[in-house]
Amino acid sequence: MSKPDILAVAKLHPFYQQALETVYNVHDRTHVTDPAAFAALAPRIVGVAGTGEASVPRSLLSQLPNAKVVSVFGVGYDGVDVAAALEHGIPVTHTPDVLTDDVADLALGLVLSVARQIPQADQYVRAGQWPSGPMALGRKVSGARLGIVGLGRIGKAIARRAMGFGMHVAYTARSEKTDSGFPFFASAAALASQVDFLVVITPGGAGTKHLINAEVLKALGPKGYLINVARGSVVDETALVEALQNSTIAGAGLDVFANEPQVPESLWRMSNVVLTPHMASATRETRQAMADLAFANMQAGTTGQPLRTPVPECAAMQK
Ligand code: NAP
Ligand code: 8YV
Repeated sequence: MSKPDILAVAKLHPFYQQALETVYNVHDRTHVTDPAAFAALAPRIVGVAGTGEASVPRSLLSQLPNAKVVSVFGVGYDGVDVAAALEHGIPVTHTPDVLTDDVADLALGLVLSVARQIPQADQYVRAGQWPSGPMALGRKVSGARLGIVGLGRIGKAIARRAMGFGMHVAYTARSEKTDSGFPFFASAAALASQVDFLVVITPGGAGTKHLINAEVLKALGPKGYLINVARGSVVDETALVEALQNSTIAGAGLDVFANEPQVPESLWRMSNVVLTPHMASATRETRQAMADLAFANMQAGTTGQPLRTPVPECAAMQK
């Protein structure tokens, strides 16, 4: 019997791709590479496999009359038109929790890297500059004030780690979390004005676009550092580059960018910036766990079993 057909809408991680290939015919972005062939294939597609950044627009969903699930390898699903998926009766799943620790670890890694200049120090030693004298002093992390924009699964894990460094944690979110015990600020600007490090960890999409703008960066101030492990869209990148160029803020640690994998060249040249290539969940252990969960969701969706981790908007679809 031939394998069921599914569509990959992005280049998939090998762990996910290989798991899918054991059960499905995986059509790799055929909707983009060969639209004519896709028109004939589309009615046979029973599932869509994507990544956290992948685009699943209404126009694609409307071509898939027999799709039973969109399984995203990632917790963020801002590229999926969930309203359209709901209208077409296609549930969307993602991979929450299994990557929380890794993303929180990298957020703290970026705090330490940018404040203590760890990548710059490594370059300093390798370039033979140490014998010429010491590096410029860094900024103390222990005991500093850390603001978290988005106190969800990952935001809370960042807070737990920051507490281990004796940091004073505060946050903003859409609603106050009275059980967290941390001070709540109603806006990102109000929070930024009270902290040394501002860590952004909200979802992407229209609801958070440019939440971190020139006003927030001004409030963070010339001694403040911005860390973004959320989505590039959450930060106004033009305003950020200007703020760094004009010393409106002290520095930045960035894992995500507006137009990935393109990163503004002006950022490459800045010594007070640490850049990583959207790698916050990129450990073997976590990518395996994400692949296992995304695969389980794909199998459940395509065989009519209960989904493991539907996105909140689709949770009611299987009740
Ligand atoms: P989550 O548990 O849903 O938490 C999201 C938090 O963001 C919630 O506290 C939410 O507030 C807050 N939020 C949403 N919209 C907001 C707004 N307009 N203003 C202020 N706060 C807002 O999600 P999670 O598991 O922690 O993941 C968060 C995001 O991290 C993902 O969606 C993804 O974009 C990003 N991420 C990035 C990487 C990477 O590789 N860099 C890896 C994984 C995840 P409420 O609780 O009040 O609703
Ligand atoms: C992944 C992510 O890098 O989970 C997310 O939202 O952004 C990351 O874990 C991505 O989904 C894989 O491409």
